[in-house]
Amino acid sequence: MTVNSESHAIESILHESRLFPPTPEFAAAAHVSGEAELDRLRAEAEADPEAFWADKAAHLHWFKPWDRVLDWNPPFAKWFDGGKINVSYNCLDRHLGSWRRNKAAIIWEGEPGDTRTLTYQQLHREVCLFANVLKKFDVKVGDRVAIYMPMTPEIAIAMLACARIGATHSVIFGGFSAEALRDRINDAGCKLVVTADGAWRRGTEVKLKAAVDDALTQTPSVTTCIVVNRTGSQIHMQPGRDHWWHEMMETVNDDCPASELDSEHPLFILYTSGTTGKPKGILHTTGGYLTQAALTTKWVFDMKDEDVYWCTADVGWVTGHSYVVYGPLANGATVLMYEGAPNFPEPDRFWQIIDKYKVTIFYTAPTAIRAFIRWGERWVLKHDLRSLRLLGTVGEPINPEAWMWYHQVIGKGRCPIVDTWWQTETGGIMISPLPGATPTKPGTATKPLPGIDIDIQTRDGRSVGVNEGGYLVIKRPWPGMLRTIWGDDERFRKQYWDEIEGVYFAGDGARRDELGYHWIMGRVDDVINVSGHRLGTAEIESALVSHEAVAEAAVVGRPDEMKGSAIVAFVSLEGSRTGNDELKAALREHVAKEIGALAKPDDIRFSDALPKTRSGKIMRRLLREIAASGVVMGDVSTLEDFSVLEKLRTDEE
Ligand code: 7RM
Repeated sequence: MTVNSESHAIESILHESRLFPPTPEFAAAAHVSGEAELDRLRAEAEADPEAFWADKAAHLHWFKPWDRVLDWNPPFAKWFDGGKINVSYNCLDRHLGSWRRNKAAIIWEGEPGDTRTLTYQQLHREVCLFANVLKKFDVKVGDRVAIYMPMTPEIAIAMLACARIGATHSVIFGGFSAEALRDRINDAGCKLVVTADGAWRRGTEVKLKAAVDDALTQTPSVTTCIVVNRTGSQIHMQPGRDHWWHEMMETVNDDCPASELDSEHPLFILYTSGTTGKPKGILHTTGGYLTQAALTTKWVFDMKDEDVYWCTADVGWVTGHSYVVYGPLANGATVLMYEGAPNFPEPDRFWQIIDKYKVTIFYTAPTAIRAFIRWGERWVLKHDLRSLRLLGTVGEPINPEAWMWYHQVIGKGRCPIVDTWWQTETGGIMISPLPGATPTKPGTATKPLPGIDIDIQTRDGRSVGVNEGGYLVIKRPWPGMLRTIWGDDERFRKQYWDEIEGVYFAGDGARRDELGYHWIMGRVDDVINVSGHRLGTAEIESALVSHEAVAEAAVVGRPDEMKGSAIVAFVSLEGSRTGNDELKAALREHVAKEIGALAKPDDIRFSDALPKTRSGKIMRRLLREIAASGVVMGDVSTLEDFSVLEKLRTDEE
């Protein structure tokens, strides 16, 4: 995308015309069937959004109905105020009165190959027990509980137990450092920490408890730490503070009725890295959040009782909250959960799991798909993937090349792909195809879901025209929206509501094509200003990746006296290829052909790996610093693999 500086409009250049309509068989069986029905739902929601959402909320169990659907005092929203509800009740108890009692809720596989299955009945019992453990340590309604755990069933049990008694959980990625953990615990003032001795990742132990011990030397609010025995390694247990999960579970009974909580009761805080150092604690509440998580799970993933659904996200990311735990369980679905890395012991682990458990719905990130492409098709071909019927992506724009590979090699051309745009802040999916209704196009998340009012605007709040780029905004409150930044209403207002008058500012650049499909062009913080034109990163990266030698690319700006910014591309190559000047020239020409001379990288650097967050997003901020000065000064607490930075630095020399 190019953003013209004067009008603040964004022009776009990439074109994609392949269209993939749902097959008649898929459409016929889908919850939302055909474009006409979807359009009708959109029109209905448009005509009376509150009635639309009230109807959807009514699918949940309420102890007491709400007084008002929406109380909107910008930028503060209350959804279903006056209503009493419990998320854990909706995810568990509600299924116990039907045959689903004995249905698998969670099918889990650990990285070493150990497995466990919990039916709804069994999961309910574990959650009740752990909720009673929390109560035993004096955790009360509104208290905050930090969860720093591996991807084992206990992480879901801990979250649901908090939800059951009205404690607000704050899940912190198992990959975060002791310092990151400490800052997040202190910001939320957590009383109790749930952790494990360790987690398995690529065959080695991530020592969680050691990091917790470090963090807890500087967290005055924490009185108790509960530890799951996962790896069995030697750890320090501090008397009086630390207790084993399995021992505590034996000291309580399994009777724990779900608390009747206000619809606006804080369900969880989830930290996302802001552009300036201090992480933002995104606050989500109860009734509205669950309404949107449950509805989008049903519609976007076309969730059926027979499905085995696998979202590969870590629960420490919002995708894990909404689409591993709350959305699927509220639908009574069977969720597959896997602890470890996709390439352990070999790069076919995911395909082996799909084959073994006959997974039907698979939801992953573009960064993972690009890694699978690099590892090679032969790993996929070793396994039978015929159980799959639907594929999804989330986290970043998916370049059309990766989309086509996903469609052909994983989906064998049979499975619709739902490219889902949303954010930690939105709580649930906002823009996405519905698989039985929307003809898809590689690279676009297509249209907003019914009830979601999205626009693309200039800085001064003018809607842009077809294929003109601008800022993605949300014009009406939605039930899953963040309620504030924990402890900082002012930052909440400034960050999201003061940028463009009267609307929520998502921080992404986007354009709408002639079909009304939305193309996300990357974060506006990453926009590069070249000779008065503002270029988004996504299209240049997508153009680079469409060259056969390129596996992945990240594009950043470097201050340049002449042009404002020079374009620097960090490129990792397909397995057998090596970088040289000839290839650099070829890539520059390729971008010029795909987009235009304006977008030609001034500098191309080859690198085996790019710095990413644990959820797979490229950290362009770090690359910008490397491109400008060769060193990284900013916050790196969310970086997945520190050795990547070292490598990038040495490549400089
Ligand atoms: C769910 C999640 C949010 C940011 C968002 C975008 C980017 C996410 C897509 C996407 C293009 C997508 N939450 N993003 N999904 N960009 N197409 N389908 O990722 O808070 O961690 O990130 O991720 O920039 O603003 S998040």
